[in-house]
Amino acid sequence: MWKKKKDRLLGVVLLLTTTGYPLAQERPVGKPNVILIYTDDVGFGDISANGAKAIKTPNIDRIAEEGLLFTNAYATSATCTPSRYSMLTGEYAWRKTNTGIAPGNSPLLIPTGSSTLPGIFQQAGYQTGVVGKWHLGLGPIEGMDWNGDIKPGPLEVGFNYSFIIPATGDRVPCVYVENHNIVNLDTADPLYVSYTEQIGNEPNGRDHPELLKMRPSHGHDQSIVNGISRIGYMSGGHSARWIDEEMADVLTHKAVDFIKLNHENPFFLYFATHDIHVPRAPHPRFSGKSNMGPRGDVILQLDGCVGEILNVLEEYGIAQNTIVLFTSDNGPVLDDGYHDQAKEKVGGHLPSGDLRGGKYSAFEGGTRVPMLIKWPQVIKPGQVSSALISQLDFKASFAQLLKVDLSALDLADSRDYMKTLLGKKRKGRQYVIQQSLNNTLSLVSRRWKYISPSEGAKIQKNTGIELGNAPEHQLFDLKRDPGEKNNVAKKKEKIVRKMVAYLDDIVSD
Ligand code: NG6
Ligand code: CA
Repeated sequence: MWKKKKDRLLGVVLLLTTTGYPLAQERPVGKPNVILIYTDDVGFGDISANGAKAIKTPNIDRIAEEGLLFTNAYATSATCTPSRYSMLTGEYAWRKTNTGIAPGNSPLLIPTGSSTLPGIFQQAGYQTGVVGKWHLGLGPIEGMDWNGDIKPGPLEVGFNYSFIIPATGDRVPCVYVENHNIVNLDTADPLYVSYTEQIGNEPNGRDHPELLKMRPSHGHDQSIVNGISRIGYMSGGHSARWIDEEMADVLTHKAVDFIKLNHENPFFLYFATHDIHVPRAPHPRFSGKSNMGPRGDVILQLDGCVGEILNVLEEYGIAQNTIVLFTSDNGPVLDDGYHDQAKEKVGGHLPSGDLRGGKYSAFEGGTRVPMLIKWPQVIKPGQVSSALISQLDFKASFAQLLKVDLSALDLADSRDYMKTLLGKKRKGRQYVIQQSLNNTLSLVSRRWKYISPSEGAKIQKNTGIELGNAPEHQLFDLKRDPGEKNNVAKKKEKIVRKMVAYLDDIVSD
């Protein structure tokens, strides 16, 4: 008995690998590997752990079976760039200008030299890597030469290794960047990028729809790469252009390589998948497998990638002392700019679950996202927690876990909720703030959800998403009305006043 306890304390894991060779991994429990799987546009209801019936995500669900499922976890924002900015810096994106959806030629948005989530891992002696979607800008304010050294970028804000999609799958440049360089770029065919005018003489999607294998529904009609037209123009760089159908495999293999290379030392891997963002172009082995069109297929593909990551941890005998944290940058969207039958084939599937709204929205569907965590050595399996949790707190929480001196850190808005993240405490945050596409701020506290007045459209024309905008105060009782159907602001004026004051207080902090 005492031996068992000692083993647990020391974090000594002795496992037989599938090849039969024993792998000894000695590491203090306080220094687990950490893999943050950050998905794109996966809605609360898109995984079977959260009740999806028409689609099964057994590998993602396994994280909760072996650990903990959060039912009240939030991204800070209803779009990608601000959610990522807040998570990686610990500062609400709405405190900083220019942190909305970044164009593909945006300069780096995170100031170099600032305190970041990966930087905290570095301070604790970890190898840190980012693989996947970046979308936080690259290069200096004066603009970037894509043919030279691409910096500052991830390596200048806390990562030792990076293999990224510079912006999004639907924005140019459609190339991978590894550390400071474009992968496979031929110097004889330099790459140029413009977000203002057509460059080069290749046909674009607007004038030549007949060349496309996936037609845009709104926007996305500029440069054509791999038969798909994008946002923005690019010319050159032909040997470096990605093939969308291979992207999930390329990224997963890079993530797996990083794990293999670093399995003997503590590592932090930020694995930011392109799935399930548009354009949804699954690998042929997933194509047509969901009966829900490409959006369903890329959910299956994402689940397959998660399975590969979990398997390599087992294979290398490091699963016990590795934290796998899975979550999403914002809520779901069906038609996000391409005709890919997402709407037509969704059937009874509810991407936001019972929540109202989706990506871009001030309603819960915009920011309440799936969150699952496992750490077999520490977290009891099969738990569900309804504690209020925000991605904003990853920074302070991991700093606490790694025993980095919190008082010497700029924690910004991030606070330590590690005990809640590990299922040791049922209590989470007192409140979360949500930022929608048009920067409307909402506040969730206890049973109440307050949405600030806003002049924006009620429904986003192109996506059909209910944005949650209204010129008057909105207050919902999430306990009775999780679908935010009944605005009780007029009946509960006192609570509205309290919520307004509470929000003002935090904003002016
Ligand atoms: C929008 C794009 C949408 C998507 C989004 C960013 C149009 C019409 N729509 O502007 O397709 O790219 O930006 O998504 O261009 S996010 O998940 O990265 O925030
Ligand atoms: Ca997103």
